[in-house]
Amino acid sequence: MDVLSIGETMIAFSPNEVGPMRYARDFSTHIAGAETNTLIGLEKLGVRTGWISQLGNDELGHRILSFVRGEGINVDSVKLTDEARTGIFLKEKARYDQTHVHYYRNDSAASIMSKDNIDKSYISQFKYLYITGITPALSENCKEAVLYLINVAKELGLKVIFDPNLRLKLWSEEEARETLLNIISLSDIVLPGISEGEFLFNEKSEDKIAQHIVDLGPSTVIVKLGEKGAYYQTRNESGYAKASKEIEVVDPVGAGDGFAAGYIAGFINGLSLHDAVEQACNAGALVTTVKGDVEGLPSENELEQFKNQDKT
Ligand code: CKP
Ligand code: MG
Repeated sequence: MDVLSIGETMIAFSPNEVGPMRYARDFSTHIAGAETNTLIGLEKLGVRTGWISQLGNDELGHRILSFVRGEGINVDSVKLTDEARTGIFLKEKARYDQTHVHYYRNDSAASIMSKDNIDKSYISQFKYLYITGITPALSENCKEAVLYLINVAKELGLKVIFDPNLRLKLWSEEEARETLLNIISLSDIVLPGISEGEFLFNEKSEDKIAQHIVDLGPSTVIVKLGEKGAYYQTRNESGYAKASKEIEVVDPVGAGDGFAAGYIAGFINGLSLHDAVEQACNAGALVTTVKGDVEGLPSENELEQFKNQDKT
């Protein structure tokens, strides 16, 4: 198998109407969590993946487990527990195209994971470890588990890919900055958004942010610039890439995870850095054209069509 990740996946409840959620009557439910969003995106692009997690042994936990398994992800390291419930979140669509996320995930089944959830022989089956900054923010024991997993993975020769995914609703600025910088220094490839780079290094420009990250050790940095595309930098190369076409955003949540899937799949399949970053921008853009965090993740054919549309 290629890519392993660890994280929390929840049921997202989205009101069917725009406006303050106190008036919402009807909700749709979706499955969402940054790490499985990316793993599902990778599976759609032919990359084999596995997920370490913990779900409540409850109706929502069973729904998530079947869904993730159904998308092709290996779930041998996913536990169901009676000790805690599956986390949920509400995705409120406010006026003026604003999306607000409200978490109900304190003490959830995933947030009580620990080093005991990590099995060395399982990790040794993979080549890459994909981490986001959400998992260490869930609890002190999750932070320990993530750092332990990264160290074991590195010992076993896996490359570490990191998306800082800053979530200040989950931890303090100080703790976030310290932990994210530490994980960056242990990673090979880092995929920050421009505002995350600004938060971490107090710099506004993408090239300075990328240089700070390269100075901490990683060999490749890709800074996401939203609709402007992305800036990439390695020790010998730098440049910009953007989506092949402008799109109309229906639901912005999950774009970064689609971006990660597009890039990692491109990198594993031997695309040049520029082409892998362009594929990342296209995958991220396509995610936002559909309601839900995973429903818009593209297949290889969909990526191909999207890329070539602007040339005709
Ligand atoms: O940075 P993104 O919009 O790509 O991340 C979205 C995901 O895991 C979403 O699915 C949600 O469940 C979360 O990030 C989160 O915990 O905030
Ligand atoms: Mg993100």
